[in-house]
Amino acid sequence: MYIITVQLIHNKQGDSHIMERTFLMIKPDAVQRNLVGEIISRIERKGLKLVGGKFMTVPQSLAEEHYAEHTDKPFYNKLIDFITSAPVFAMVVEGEDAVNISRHIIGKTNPSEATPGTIRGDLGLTVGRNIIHGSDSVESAKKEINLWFKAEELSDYTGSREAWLYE
Ligand code: IDP
Ligand code: MG
Repeated sequence: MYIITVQLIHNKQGDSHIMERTFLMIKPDAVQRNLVGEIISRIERKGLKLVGGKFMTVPQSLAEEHYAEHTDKPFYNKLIDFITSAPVFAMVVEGEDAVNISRHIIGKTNPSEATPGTIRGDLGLTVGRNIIHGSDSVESAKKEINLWFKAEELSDYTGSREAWLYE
């Protein structure tokens, strides 16, 4: 079964908004530096809702499929070695404009260019150890969620504070 990652939501006033899901992965460097709680806390505080999460060591084949677009890059082999070297925490989060918002709170790819206040800007130093992955478009989110998670590993639920997050 293919997981649906974008949904049109209607509220009681008849307004509608688009609810998205995106894929985030706390990388091995952040797990080793005991930053998992800090990072999840930033994501939750923003208002994004956790709908799935798992702590895992990434198999070679999954790493290769996930980073397939980078096969020809000079850093590709080191990237695959790094991602498979120690456990990661993979997540799916949900919210209005979740793909864009999570890329914003993550910050630029190179922590040396990432704005302070972003996850990479506050917690990382170098591009090869940049703390977290986040899907870069709704299309990639759909692909990555389906690659990393089975439908039964994700939860559909209404957060008790949603009326205070959305009009
Ligand atoms: P993103 O993670 O911000 O989407 P991408 O360009 O998709 O960035 O690159 C994927 C990952 O590859 C980065 O998060 C980083 O870990 C690694 N990477 C990207 N560019 C470089 C580089 O120039 N040197 C080393 N690693 C890189
Ligand atoms: Mg990317």
